[in-house]
Amino acid sequence: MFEPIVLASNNPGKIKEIQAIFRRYRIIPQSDFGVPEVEENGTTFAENALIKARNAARCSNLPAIADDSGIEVDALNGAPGVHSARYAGSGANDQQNLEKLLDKMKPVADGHRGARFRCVIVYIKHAGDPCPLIAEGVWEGEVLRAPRGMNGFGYDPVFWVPGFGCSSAELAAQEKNRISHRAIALNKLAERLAALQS
Ligand code: ITT
Repeated sequence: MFEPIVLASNNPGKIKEIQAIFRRYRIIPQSDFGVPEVEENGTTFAENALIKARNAARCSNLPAIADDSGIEVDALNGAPGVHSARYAGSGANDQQNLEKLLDKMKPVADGHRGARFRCVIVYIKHAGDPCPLIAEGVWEGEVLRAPRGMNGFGYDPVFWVPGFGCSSAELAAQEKNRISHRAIALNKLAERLAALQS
């Protein structure tokens, strides 16, 4: 039986996706341990994921995984990137962030609207683990001109998925969980964890 792992996230959309993809593990959200929020002041996805994982492991005394993720838009030189969750200001919600992105992208012509979701997942055995496992996933697409679809969270309604002819908020949860940046990163992490445990 796999050990329990605390999941260092307070984002309900992410928690759902990670639990669905990591079904073979006992993933416990950090809210069950009353883990306080920590400042995500890193400059890379990996730094922020590690900050969150160490905080959760310290407070729960369990191994931890954390995801840091965001959308990178070519026409905006990679913004909002690591600032995706607070693009429209600290405390901004998904709707406000998405509206700011649509606004910034208004003058950008079709054919120049490339973007990608990026996810970095970190696993540590304990808070002081000097050798974290790190896995990354990237999902290429484009920024739409208006939101479409009701599924997912965050920027999903404005992320066009080439090859599927829809936004990522129009994909069924199982489909998104098969092809997304988070799915790619989690599957890589699962392989590395399995190798450690065999
Ligand atoms: P935690 O730190 O508590 O996990 P958070 O929402 O603050 O939650 P991040 O700092 O990693 O998470 O910010 C990620 C933001 O990027 C998130 O708020 C979304 O707006 C966006 N994002 C990441 N993955 C996404 C996905 O699969 N679909 C849509 N938007 C996504």
